[in-house]
Amino acid sequence: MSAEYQVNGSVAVITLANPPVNGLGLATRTAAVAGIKQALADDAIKAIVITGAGKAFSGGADIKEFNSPKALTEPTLHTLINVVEQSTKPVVAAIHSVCMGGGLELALGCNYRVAAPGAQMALPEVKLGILPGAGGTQRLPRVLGLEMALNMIVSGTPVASEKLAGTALFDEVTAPGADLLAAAVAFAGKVAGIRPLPKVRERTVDYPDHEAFLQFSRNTVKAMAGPFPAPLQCVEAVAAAVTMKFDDGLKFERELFMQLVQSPVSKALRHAFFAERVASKVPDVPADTPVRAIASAAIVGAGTMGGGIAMNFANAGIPVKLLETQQAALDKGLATIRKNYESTVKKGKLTQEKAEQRIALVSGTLDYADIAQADIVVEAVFEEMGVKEAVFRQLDAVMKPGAILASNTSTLDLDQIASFTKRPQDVIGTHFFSPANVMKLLEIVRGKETGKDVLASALALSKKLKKTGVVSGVCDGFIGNRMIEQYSRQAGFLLEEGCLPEQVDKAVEQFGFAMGPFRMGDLAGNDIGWAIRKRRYVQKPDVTYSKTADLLCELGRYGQKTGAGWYDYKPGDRKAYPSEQVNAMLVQHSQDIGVERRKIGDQEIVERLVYALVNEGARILEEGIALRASDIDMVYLTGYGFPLFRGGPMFYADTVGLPNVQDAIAGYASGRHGEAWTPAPLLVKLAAEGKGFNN
Ligand code: 3H9
Repeated sequence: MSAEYQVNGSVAVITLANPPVNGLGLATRTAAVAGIKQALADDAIKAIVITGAGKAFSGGADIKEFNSPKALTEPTLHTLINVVEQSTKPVVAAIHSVCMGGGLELALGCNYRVAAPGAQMALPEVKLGILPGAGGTQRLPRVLGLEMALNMIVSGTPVASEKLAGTALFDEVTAPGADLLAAAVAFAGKVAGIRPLPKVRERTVDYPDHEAFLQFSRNTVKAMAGPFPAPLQCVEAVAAAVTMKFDDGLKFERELFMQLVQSPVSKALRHAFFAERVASKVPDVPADTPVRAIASAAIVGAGTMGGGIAMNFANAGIPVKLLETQQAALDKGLATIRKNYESTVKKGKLTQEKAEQRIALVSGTLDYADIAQADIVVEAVFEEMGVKEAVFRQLDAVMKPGAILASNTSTLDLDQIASFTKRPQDVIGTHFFSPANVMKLLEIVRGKETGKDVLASALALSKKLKKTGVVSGVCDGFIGNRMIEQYSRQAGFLLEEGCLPEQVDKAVEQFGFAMGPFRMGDLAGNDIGWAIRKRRYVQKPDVTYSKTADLLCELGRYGQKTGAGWYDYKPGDRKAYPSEQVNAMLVQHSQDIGVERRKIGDQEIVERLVYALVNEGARILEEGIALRASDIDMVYLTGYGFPLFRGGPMFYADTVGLPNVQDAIAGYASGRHGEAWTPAPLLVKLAAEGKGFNN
């Protein structure tokens, strides 16, 4: 039973009860319809209240049911809303908190709506690549007016109920702290005898010169939507609320919904929605694992990374101390933090007062003794094992018992780092991505001795810092950088074989990446990869790399910071201009190594880069470094600019079909540097079984 039926005098109360957010799945719909019928059949009942148990009225349709027979099994959401709307006794929605998507559509099917202040009202379907498909696009404009409804539907952004008080959406918004259910029951009693019953469908949307407004909206939304089809379809559906009769509009909305729900973009967005939530679940770390309180933090190293990490803590209201070895470096780090906050204020994204509060939470020190009492310390020093060893031995000596010792290493062996301490259970990797105060990803590296409570604490911390925490096992480069290495190798080989940087970047950016590998290299600094490769040449002499990136660095072209990288840059301008020097160097290099340059198509470029990610991702999955394919997708969506509308590399491979991916890989394996293309056994196995990584 996922809705409860109770009688309160002459009012029946139907409580949606499908934790955690009362998603309107088949069982809930069935129970709700049964409740309405029971109330209608009982002569003693004069009115009906629908409410939700726990933390939501309803979070909407059950997204897990989409594209499954359950979504279309009667009673569908349409049927439920119809039954409510056709009720001969008044139905009142009692909205105490989250009321979203199908939940709001159900409320709009009721005759009356009573809400508590602070209830989050939204039609967020657009974020899942669909549109409200149970009447939302037709009914919301009828109560909020064209403009406000269109904004809510196209943006999907929640609006607090009290901000909508006074509109026809609500008949009553209760006072703060009032008993909402009691108020709704009292309201139902009051309106029990009123006929005819008010229905949203019978209202009209009046907007002078609506065509001009709709055309303006189409143009604006089209320009902003990029590869996402849903926003524009939302406008079309809302337009139907003005231009068509209610039932025709409903039918039109339904057609658009059915198209969108089957679209690859919507599937990718829904995948990302669940991927983000499941990433915080670790099978052997139960949800009730106690976490360590983190009320204070320290960062070792006040460089770009350390400063960015410190800002994360300050933004979350956690006081943080930056530790440096030299006063000058500390001053510089603190000044950069202040400058960053000030520029956010200038952009109007933060008030001066809030910025000052945050700046006040950051302090500096040169003395390890000053950070000893921090609940967590994050090391963000130079990426070199000797340097890490010195820091961790110090931390082990000074930090209070129970402090979490975290490393921001992006490639080094966390277990070795932990071995420098007598408390390896307290050591964990927290790999932030640059710029650390902006990027959403937090790669949480679990060492072989990391305590379960420490892992649970890091996952909880990621939420507090508004990051997407993804757990990785220990290996060279963890999930993200281990995969990107294969991508970068292919990018280098492409340059040797005939591509120029701008061609590779353009192809990958057209695929949807925020930035191609060479523009990215110039932004991050090509010297970083150079240092890593130098280490690899010694540690893994068998792995082949293109020399082009080394040659670039030998020319001193480290990227934007030196005014020249794969591209030329002009002072004060981040635009990348193709470089004659680099292009000539590439042509010469091909000649030197005896490779005849050829014309390479965009499809090959994209396949070689993306399938290199997929193939390495498959190994990472097979080795258990990532817990699930969707975790790898999350890493790439939130940390590496992989196009959201493609759902991440592993999901994308699933949509292409693993046998197709395998065939393409086999083709490249017979080409130049075919040694880089040994297919991952898991890819071969799943392809043979007709399965995907994500199912
Ligand atoms: C729709 O309604 C279509 C209709 O127009 C037409 C149909 C014909 N379904 O986010 P949280 C799960 S489309 C299934 O961590 P919070 C979620 O996976 C729907 N499951 O909590 C997670 O599961 P788990 C339109 C759902 O408190 C758990 O609930 N609605 C759904 O931070 C907790 O989630 C939306 O797009 C769902 N609809 O935030 C709303 N919603 O515990 C999407 C949540 O196993 N949901 N779950 O990991 C949200 O925005 C947030 O979840 C919400 C709660 C604000 C509700």
